[in-house]
This record gives sequence, C-alpha cells and structure tokens, in this order.
Amino acid sequence: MFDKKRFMVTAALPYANGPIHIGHLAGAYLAADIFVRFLRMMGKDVVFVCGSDEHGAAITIKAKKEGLTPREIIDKYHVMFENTFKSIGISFDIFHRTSSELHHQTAKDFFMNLYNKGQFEERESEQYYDEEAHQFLADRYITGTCPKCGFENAYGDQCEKCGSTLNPTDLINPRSTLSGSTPVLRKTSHWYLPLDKYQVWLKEWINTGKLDGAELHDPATWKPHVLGQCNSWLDGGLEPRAMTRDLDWGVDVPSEIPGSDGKKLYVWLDAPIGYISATKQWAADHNRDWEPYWKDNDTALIHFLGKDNIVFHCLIFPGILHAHGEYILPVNVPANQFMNLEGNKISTSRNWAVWVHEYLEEMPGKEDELRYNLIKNMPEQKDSEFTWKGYQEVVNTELVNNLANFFNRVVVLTNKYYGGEIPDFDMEESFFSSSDPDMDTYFDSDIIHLYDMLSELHGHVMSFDFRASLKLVMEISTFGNQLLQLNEPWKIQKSEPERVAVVMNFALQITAVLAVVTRPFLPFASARMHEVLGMDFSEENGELVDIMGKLAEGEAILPAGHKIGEPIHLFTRITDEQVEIQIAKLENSKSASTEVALADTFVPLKPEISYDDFARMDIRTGKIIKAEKMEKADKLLVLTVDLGFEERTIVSGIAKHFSPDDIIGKQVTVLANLAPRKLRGVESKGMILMAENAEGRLMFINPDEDFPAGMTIQ
Ligand code: B3M
Ligand code: ZN
Repeated sequence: MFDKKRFMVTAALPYANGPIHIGHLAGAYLAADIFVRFLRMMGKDVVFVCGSDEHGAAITIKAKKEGLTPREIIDKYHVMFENTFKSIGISFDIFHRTSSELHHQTAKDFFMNLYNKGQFEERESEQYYDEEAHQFLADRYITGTCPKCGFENAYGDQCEKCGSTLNPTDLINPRSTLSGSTPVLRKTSHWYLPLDKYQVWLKEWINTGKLDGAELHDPATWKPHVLGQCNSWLDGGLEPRAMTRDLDWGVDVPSEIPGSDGKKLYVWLDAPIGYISATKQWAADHNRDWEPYWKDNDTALIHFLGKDNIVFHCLIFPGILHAHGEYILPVNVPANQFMNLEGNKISTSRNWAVWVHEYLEEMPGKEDELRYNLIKNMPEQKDSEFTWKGYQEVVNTELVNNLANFFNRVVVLTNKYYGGEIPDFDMEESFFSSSDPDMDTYFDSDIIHLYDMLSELHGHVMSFDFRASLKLVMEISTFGNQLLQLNEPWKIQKSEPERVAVVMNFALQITAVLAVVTRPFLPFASARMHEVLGMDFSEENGELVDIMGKLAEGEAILPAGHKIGEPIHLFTRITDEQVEIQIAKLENSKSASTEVALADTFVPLKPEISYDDFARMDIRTGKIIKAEKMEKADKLLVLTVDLGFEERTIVSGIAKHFSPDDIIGKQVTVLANLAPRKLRGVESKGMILMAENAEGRLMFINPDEDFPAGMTIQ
C-alpha cells in the first residue's frame, strides 16, 4: 500500500448535532491526524478530508428538541467543530460540510449515475408512518426492541448496543420518536441498493483483497476486529437497502427521476460522498485536480472511523463506489474501538464525557497532554479507558519527568557550557559510554541506533499501531536521558571537556530528532522544541526523510556552531486539584443526568378506559397484620391483610424490597375484587397497590393518617 503515489485519507464526518468528546478524538481523528502528519513528513502526497455530516434524523431530531431549525443546528455545530479540531491540532486539509451546494450537486450526480446504470431497484413497500406527526419513520425516527440482542432503544437503522444494522420493520414494539405513538404501516416507494447481489464480490474483496483479478489490498494488514465485523455481516447475508427516504431535510433525489418528489437521499449514501465533495472543494481552493485522488489506482484510500461505522465504510460505501465503476476502493479501514470514561461508556445524553472544547478552556495550553493520553490509550484493538488520575500520572511521569526533563537538561547545559552553541568535537578522541553495551562506544554507532529507532517508528505508524509509535518516541527520550545519566557531563565537564562535548553534541542531536518525531503526536510541543533549538519550523514536508538521510550518513542534524535558545518547561505537572475539579465535574453530571433520566423515564400511558371500567374495581383501605417469607420463593411475601370486614391472604412480590418486620402494621391500599390466584400453592385474594419509580423502588400507597380498614377508595 505504501508504494502508492498518493494517499487519500478520510476521517468520519461527525453529525453536526453535538460537540466533540474525547471518544471521537480517540476513535477516528487522532489516529488519522498522526498518520497523515507522518506521511507528509515522509514527503508523501496526501490529502486529509473531513467535514460536518449535516443531514439525517440525527440533525432534525436535535433541532426539534432545541426548538431550532435544522439550519441553525448545523451552523452552530459546524463552527464549533472547526474551532475544536483546529485548537486540538487535527490537521485536516479541508473541513467541509454536507449542506454545501457543491456536496448536494456531487451527491445528486452520483445518485443519477447509479440510477442511469440501472443499479437501483425501485420497490414499493410498507413502511412505518406516524399518523400524529404525518411522517414516515426511518432511521432514528423510530425506536423499538432490537430483534438480535433485545436492547429496548434500538434505532430503525442500527442497534447501538450490538451494532446490528436494522430496518424499521425488524424492530419489536416500534415507537415513533416524534410522538411516542405506535406507528402504522403505509405504502411508499424507494430506490434500493441490491447489496445481496454484491455479497459475493464484497466477501472476496474484503477477505482476499482481490477484485476482478486485481490485487487491491492485503487483508493481513486489516485489523482483526474490522475483518471480523465485516464477515459477521456477510455471513448473516446482505439484503437490499433503501437509499432514499421520505423526509424534508437532506439531499433531494434528482428531479429528473420520476417519483422523486418529497424524497431525499439516505444520509448514509450522502455522507461518504461528502469525502468526495470535500476533496473537490479542496482541489478547487488549491488549483488542483481532485480526480486522481479518487479514481487512480495509484492512490491509497484509507478511512479512519469508530467501530460503529465499519459496516458503512467496508460494505455499503465500497458497494456504491464499485457500482459507479470509476472509483477506487479503500486499501484499509483501520477503525478503532471505543474509549470509555472512568468506568462507564461515554454518553452524550447522560453528559458522561470530556468535551474537548471545555477541556481546552479549562486546561489551556495542554492540548498535547490530552493528545498524549488519548494516543497512549487508543482503543486500537479493543475498548479502552480514560481516567483523570491516569491522565495526571501519565503527564507527570512521562511528559514531565522523561521528555520535558531531558529537553530541559540538554538546553540548560548547552547554554551553561557553550553559551548556547552546539559544541564541536574531535571524533578520534571522543569515547563515551553508550546506552547499548553491544555497540562500540562511538558517536557513530549511537547515531545508527537512532536511525534504527526511526525505521521502527515508521513501521509502527504504517501498520496503524499508534500506541507502539508513541511508546517508541518516548524510548528515544529515555535513550537521551540514559546518555546523560551514564556519562554525567556535569561531573566531568572540568576534567574531561572533550568527552562532554561529544556527549552534549549527541544529546542535542537527540533533542533535534525528538523535535521532529513528536510532531505527529504532540504538534504543539514539537513547535516549541523547534523554536528553542532554532530549527526551521517544519512544514510537514519531507523532514523525516531529511533527518533519516542525515542519520544514515552519520551526519549531525544540528551542526556544530549552531545557536540554540533559552531553556523552557516543555510540560508542567498536573496538580491533584486540577484533576479533582475534573472528577467532581463528572460526578455532578452523573447526578444531574440521573435526575434527567428519572424525569424522562415515564412509563407510557395505557390505552384509555371508560368510567365503567374504573367503577368495576373495588379498592379498599387495609392493614397488614401478618407477613412472612414464602418458602423457596425469594421474591414473595405471604401477607395477612385486615380489610375490616374480613382478613385476607394476599401474596405479594415485594420480598426483595421489604422484610416482613418492616411492614407489619402498615396501612395499605388493596384491589379487593381481583379474581383469586394460586401462587406456589397459596391462594392470593386481591392485590396490594404500590408505586414504582424509574429505578424500580417500590412504595406503599397509604393514607397519610390512621384510617379504618375496609373503606372504599374511588
Ligand atoms: N456521521 C456517523 C457518526 O457520526 C456519521 C459518520 C459519517 S461518515 C461518512 O457516527
Ligand atoms: Zn441489538
């Protein structure tokens, strides 16, 4: 893949319906950013595109919730995304938007092309319709129980619990998210992509990398969890999928097509085409040609995203690209899994998240500290975890004690011993202790060691192993610290100045290497290091090739006599107080969201009944006079209830909530004319009425003062 002439790198377009949190960064954007920066530094031709995903029910539902128009919502979040991504150093070549005219036209043209090629099957089918909201219900407009895993709030297009792709008609107990009502079926007509017909080639292409005899990718380089998810889809059998919707927000189905009135493109058709329109816009802005990036086989197309988007990028979008016929397919889709936060899943609705824009405000100047933590714990192969204590520990021990400490010591000593100039030395004279005992203790051999580390780094980045890459960068810093520790220049500066000159010269070369190689991971610190070292500020334009070339020749990166600047603190310690504030903030949102959740979770109202229905119930006051546990039934209590005119046995399923002693003497409300039932051989006559809250806590319904038993309640 890396012998390709150019690279087209995409990062999933975030829905413009809420801010960016650390899970987004760790899932798609940081991985893509490291990869792209590294490629640029290797002198490769690469375009990195992203943008706001501004269509679909995700947007219109949010707009309705906030009492704003969809346009107001997307404008708000698009601007927010631009700022957040820029501030945290995600180096997109363009951050576009799917509401743009160019995108609408591109998506329509694409649809028209497939239509003209006869790639769609037009079908009439029955779809759910909300009679109160007067709208067909697709995707997020409808929820219900997932038929695969039983999750109760699965969407009409996808279950967020088990990841299954669904159709609204698959849902058990479907409900409209607009009105809460139970939808009815109505006939409507849509254009379907016959994924069932693509099944064979998709399976072959994913698993062998071959398509129509051409070798397109090496499946051994794909992540196992990505292949696994694709294959579980393929094994389940692909089905035709509607590519249009009955909606009033989105890209219009081209008006040339009969029956297009009121129809929009399915958001998962239009959004990935957003990558193409973003590239077009970038090309127009830079006087370049966009087509080779999407149509030339000498381009490596790579999609970065989170695991919930795998199926769309590995099966549906490639299906569409191939159906069109002129487009290349991705050579890899290095999706990440999810990052959890302090032991829980990140959740927007429960506000259980670290919002990046808030972090940037509350921890100013600490962009790289966050990047470092998210890369170190990147969920590359499995879900991972972010904790504030972990964040503090990692910053203080790795960034401050290792990297910043090394950099600072070298700069301080260079200023002290040589007035800030890189010392020259006589190679013949200058033995010094190397960190590697197997090597000659010459400057040269350690330079080779550095070169080898950079080659290894290259290998890790190219196999999307960013955790290992970051670790290696830090090993370069450790290598520098060891060099100082082994040679202790501060002890021998007076007695052996020639040897110190070699040690310091080499230590300075390591700082220069670090200034360069930290760039994809810690771009802000890298810039500060460049400045202090007086290095040309790198433009991400082949500088890795440049320094590797120098190292391979045993040549210095910073030549003798070059002047550096004053020492700085590259990173500072994170205090207990700083993390405690963050933890407290999360705790607050936890209690606030529990309240919201409680307020939100009203059980739906039962169907209306008549007064007569009500009047048939005989509800009485009563008093529990005896209570004991039912044998071998851990939920049941056998109660004797005084109804004034008689004593009754009532079996009640409350043993998990109350112990017999707690409830003897309690006044209760009894449905007295309920037909008797036998429970575990005991006849129960009537029912004790209880209130239940959203957490499942039970409460007796009783008069607020002493009241005789047997009185009617109506
Ligand atoms: N907006 C889904 C998401 O944000 C979707 C990605 C589109 S990528 C073309 O998870
Ligand atoms: Zn499910």
